[in-house]
Amino acid sequence: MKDKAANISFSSGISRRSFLKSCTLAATALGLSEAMIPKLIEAAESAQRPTVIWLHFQECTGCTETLLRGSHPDIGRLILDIISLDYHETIMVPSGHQAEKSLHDSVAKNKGKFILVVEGAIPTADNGNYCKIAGRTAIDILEDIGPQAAAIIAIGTCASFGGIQAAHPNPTGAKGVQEIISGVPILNLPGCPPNPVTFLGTVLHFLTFKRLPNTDKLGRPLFAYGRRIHDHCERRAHFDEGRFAEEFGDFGHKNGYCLYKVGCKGPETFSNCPAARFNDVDVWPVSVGHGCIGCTEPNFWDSMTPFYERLPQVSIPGTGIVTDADSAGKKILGVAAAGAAIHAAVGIGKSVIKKG
Ligand code: FSX
Ligand code: SF4
Ligand code: F3S
Repeated sequence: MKDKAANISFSSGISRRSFLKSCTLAATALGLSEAMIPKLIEAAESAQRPTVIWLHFQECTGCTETLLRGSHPDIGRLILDIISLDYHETIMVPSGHQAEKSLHDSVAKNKGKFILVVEGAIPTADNGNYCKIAGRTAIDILEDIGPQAAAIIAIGTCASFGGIQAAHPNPTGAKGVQEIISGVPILNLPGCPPNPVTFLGTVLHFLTFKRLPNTDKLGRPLFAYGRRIHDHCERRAHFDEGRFAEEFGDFGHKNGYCLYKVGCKGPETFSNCPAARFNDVDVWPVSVGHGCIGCTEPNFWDSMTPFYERLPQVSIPGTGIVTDADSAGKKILGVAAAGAAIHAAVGIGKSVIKKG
């Protein structure tokens, strides 16, 4: 297929089987029932491919790399098949004036209708001089193009919250998109980098339901960021029982114990990593023995560091209890026991009501 505006060429080469697999993966990530999968597939197959303009500012291009990586081509190909990507500096053919023309032609032609994807933070210090493309500052470009979009997807923690560029002392005055643009729906897909399934799920949600997914107060879609890592981590039973790796390479670490004491920030981090997993080999940081560093949270380079030291306190989800690591397991067991007792009582009550 060939995009007219920017001559971005790609042939999907994606088999029907892979197409269905990727759609099912996205449907699962979106938390949709099986009955919704045909609707999602129908939307993915529809001829209405939304125009997407993708801007890069201060970043490492990891968000794009993880989306299009060679080891998992189907998701990237599917995304490129279901959108009309008019401008993307990493993969487009044109350069220089020709690239600029592609950008401005597409914005003019699709005003108010295109999706703007922003990758990277926007430096605002010193008149934005720390990031320039075609002689214009990032902030100038964003303030020009952002308000003309139907919606903006900030991909990655940099575009969402400033990311590593905004780490103290933030010399370039780096900011996320939502701190600069208002009046246009903005969706944040943080993660450094984010899981490609989350982006695919967002696009398919948009195509299927004609709107962006519901979000939390930080603008993150609930389907991907609605739960704490800690609440669906496979090492959680070890946390609850008080079994921790005390240092990397020790008995606990080798035996898959909880990584809280070696710095895991899962209790403070909202993301679908344990369920979505990465790299097509069914892994995520904690599953391979490294604690979560909280990469989907604002200011994580400041608030989650030192990465290899435990949080001084841990809040127990749903209880309002904030405690220290050593007594967290016991308190959770206490809460669980109380919960089980209540559950049992309700169960007995129900059966009594039924029988009566
Ligand atoms: Fe930021 Fe994207 Fe971190 Fe990189 O490009 S979210 S630095 S891994 O990947 O913007
Ligand atoms: Fe999993 Fe980390 Fe929570 Fe331990 S602290 S259960 S490793 S998320
Ligand atoms: Fe990031 Fe933690 Fe997931 S570090 S990739 S949010 S496990």
